[in-house]
Amino acid sequence: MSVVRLSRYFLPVLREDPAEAEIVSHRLMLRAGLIQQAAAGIYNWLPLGFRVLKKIEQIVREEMDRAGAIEILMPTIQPAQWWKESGRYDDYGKEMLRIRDRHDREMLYGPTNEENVVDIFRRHVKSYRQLPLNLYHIQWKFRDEIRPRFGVMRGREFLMKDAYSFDYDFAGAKRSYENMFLAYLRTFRRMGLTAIPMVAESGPIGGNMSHEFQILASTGESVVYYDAAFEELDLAAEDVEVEALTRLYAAVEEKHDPERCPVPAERLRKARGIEVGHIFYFGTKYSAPMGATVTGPDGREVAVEMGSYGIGVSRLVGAIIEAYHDERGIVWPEPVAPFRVGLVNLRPDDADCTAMAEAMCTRLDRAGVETLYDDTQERAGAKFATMELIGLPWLVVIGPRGARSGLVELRSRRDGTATELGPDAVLQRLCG
Ligand code: 5CA
Repeated sequence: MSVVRLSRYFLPVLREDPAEAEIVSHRLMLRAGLIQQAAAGIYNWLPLGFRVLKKIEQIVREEMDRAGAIEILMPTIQPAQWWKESGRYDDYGKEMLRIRDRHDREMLYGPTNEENVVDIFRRHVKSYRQLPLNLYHIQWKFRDEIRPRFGVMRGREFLMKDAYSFDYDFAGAKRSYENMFLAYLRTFRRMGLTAIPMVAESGPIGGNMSHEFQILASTGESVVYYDAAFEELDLAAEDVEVEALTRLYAAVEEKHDPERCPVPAERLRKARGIEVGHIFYFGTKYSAPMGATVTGPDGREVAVEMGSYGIGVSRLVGAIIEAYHDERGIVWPEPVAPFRVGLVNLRPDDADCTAMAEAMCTRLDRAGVETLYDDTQERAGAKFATMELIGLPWLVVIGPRGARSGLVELRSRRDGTATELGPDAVLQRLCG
């Protein structure tokens, strides 16, 4: 079923601004009934928010699959043993949630899965012929952040896509890294976002080659400088020169040096950004201590070369709202919108209006257009306020005058333009 009736739905919108929300996406996510806090940095995903989360997850999945990565699902709870082998158990500190089971065995709620995936690999892969390999999953993580804040943007429990590449040598690892680099640009582009990859520190993941992907939003946390070329990339081509892309200039403010910047002033852009992805090459940092080796063509055993590639799936819900909202609410880009159309029946007590709305529902449903049908008895003003708050890309408005002349109003949330059209023309606009 593509059509959902608001009278039978669960959409707990708030009329007042929640006091705890410091930034616009957090405020709008609470007000539009996308999430509800369970504990500090831990959230319930309510129906509308869950739909968006699944849309984002699916785009990430499709682009990972297209890049040749293979989906698996690793657990949220891991044995501490793996982390002792890699040497990270003590280093990770208080951010790691440590648990003991009933047999007093040390476990932990995974903040990331390098050790876990190395354990899968080392038990099965023995030869360079089985490489390259890239395994990914989309799974909840837990990091006991000191100051969880900004809603889902810095949570303690959050959904991440993490991919792990395995190669025989550095040349292969570099190809795998570049392959993910391009997949990331494509993934964010599909969500309507411009992502700028910056050379980054690798932090607790370790390693010596790393990029952080920041999407542009005027409310972003960090200031970034970048080459305007990023805005014009042709990512659809089969033969994108990824290596050249990894060398395009981009830097966070702290690292930007106007004296030594290679980009001419007219091509240099300054904006604010939010980190939504982070990729790392770290060679044999985990494979060597954990004994993940393969036999090469010369018969010698070598530790496998690795990289890891994260995307903040739940953070993206907030980040997209930071990039797309106005004073009335969220303005979803179509590919991630919870519904494409909001169908507003202004007078459910008017037989003509309701007959026309029901006919419209049937047609939208048959055409597979995801629609939220407001069939409630609310006042027109309240209906519009809710629709604008939840930010569906299209509104189809049915009122008594139009119902008699066979016309509805089609409104775009993004630019506010409204046109009177017959139902055929509406379907054509939405599906044609
Ligand atoms: N193992 C590597 C890559 S798989 C890793 O964990 N990288 S990370 O630490 O940079 O996290 C990857 C992405 O997860 C980040 O770019 C960010 O978008 C998201 N993320 C990290 N911490 C949080 C958090 N506390 N809340 C929400 N999203 C987060």
